[in-house]
Amino acid sequence: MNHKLKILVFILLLFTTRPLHASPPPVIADYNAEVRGSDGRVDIPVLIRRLTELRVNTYFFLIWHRETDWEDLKLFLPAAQNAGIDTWVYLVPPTESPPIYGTRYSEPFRLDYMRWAEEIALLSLAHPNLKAFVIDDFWANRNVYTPAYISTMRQRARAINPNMEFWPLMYYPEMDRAFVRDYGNAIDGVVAAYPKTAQTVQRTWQLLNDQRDTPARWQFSYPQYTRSAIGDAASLQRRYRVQPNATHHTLRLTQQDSYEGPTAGYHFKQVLVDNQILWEEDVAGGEKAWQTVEIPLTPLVNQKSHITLTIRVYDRKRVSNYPVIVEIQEPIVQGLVPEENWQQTVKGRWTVNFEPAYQGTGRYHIPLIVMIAATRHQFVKRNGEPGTAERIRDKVKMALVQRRQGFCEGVVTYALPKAPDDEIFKTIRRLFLKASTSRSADFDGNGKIGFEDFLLFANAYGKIVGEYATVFAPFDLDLDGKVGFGDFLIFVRAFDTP
Ligand SMILES: [Ca+2]
Ligand SMILES: [Ca+2]
Ligand SMILES: [Ca+2]
Repeated sequence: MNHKLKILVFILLLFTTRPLHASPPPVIADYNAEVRGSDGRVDIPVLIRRLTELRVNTYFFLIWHRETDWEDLKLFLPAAQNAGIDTWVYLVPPTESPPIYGTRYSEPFRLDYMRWAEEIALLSLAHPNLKAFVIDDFWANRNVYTPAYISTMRQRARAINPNMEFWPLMYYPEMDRAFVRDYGNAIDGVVAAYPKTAQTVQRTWQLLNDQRDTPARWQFSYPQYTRSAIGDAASLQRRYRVQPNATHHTLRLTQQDSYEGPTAGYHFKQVLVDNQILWEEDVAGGEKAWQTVEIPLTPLVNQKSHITLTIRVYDRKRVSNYPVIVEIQEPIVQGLVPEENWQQTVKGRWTVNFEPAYQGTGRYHIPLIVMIAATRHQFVKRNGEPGTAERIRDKVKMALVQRRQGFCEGVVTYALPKAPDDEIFKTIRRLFLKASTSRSADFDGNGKIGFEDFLLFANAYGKIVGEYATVFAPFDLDLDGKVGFGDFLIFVRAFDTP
């Protein structure tokens, strides 16, 4: 035991043994990439074998690729039950159905989600491992899935099976105060794709657990499926008197936008002084998180007694379906004295509204399952980096560690390849196997996290575990290949939270 650890032992001795609390086990799931036979039907024995090899406890069964999927689900459920695998039904929304997209529906009930809710609930009465249903790309279909519609849909399911759950598939930048306010009571949790970093998961946990403070801000919004013209804009404008003897003339701007994708050259965030662009940034790329830039206003303000400052989002090119929300906090200026209030103007279909500050007080809890892209193609598309087995593994590992730290309720891999010799399958299988050996800080398995677990942990401290499920692997709670301080922090957290 090293010195640091000895000190921490004394801290730990202050704790008493805690029984493990009866929270449900984490959802460790895979989704999609179903195995099919030469007849086009789902090859249920092989699919079950692969899921068992992966050690996932849940499979999200997509009803879309074939008209027979609903029938195959009925055959899959008892086999999954025998293998100890829970099943969530996964449906596609109008934006992935005719006439908007392609030629296939979720068959046989298509866009009748009320009927789906009832049929899924009915099926679950015979198959208790059918626990929930998910609808893909939920937010892009919110014109159909209004809060009232979703509430009714879930009530229809619950009238048949009170335990049936509904979880929308959301993308991280789509989740904000408005989503939580409007849908928080109509859903059982959120499946959220695809986090950039651990901070993405943690920020989302704060939002979904009412632990996030949101500052007052303006929202510049452009709607989906709406054409714009070049020059359309939403602006804030204010006239200032220049203080000639000020040491600095600067503008500090804190802003974020909801678009993280790669499509560049359309919507631009800009700061102008007297119609001259001083700063601009494409909404493309980046992550939805507050960014602060400090913009020097000299030499533009030199020799001037007054200036007009404009903060805007401006369309350089026409868009047809490019929704975005740009949020801007009250800018901080130095060396300028305002002579009026901010003036809002919009051109085209932009809107501007002011949202007051909100302080989180822990009033609600919306569970979160983190979806990680586990195909090469989707990984590149979603992360902008090569979709190697190692990078996919690192992302899944990140999500598993966030789960252990209490920032989400589960992890689901998107369309993991199921061929047993596929490099991604082999790598993720190894990770899930190792993760399954270090599931909990109750190392001696007596149902409590106590001092005896700490002694076992201390004995393993400093050991190299490697990538496999070796004898010391159970103590590698953060899955980084060795037993170290990061594991200790997770252990203390488990110890500390009943
Ligand atoms: Ca962006
Ligand atoms: Ca124990
Ligand atoms: Ca470790």
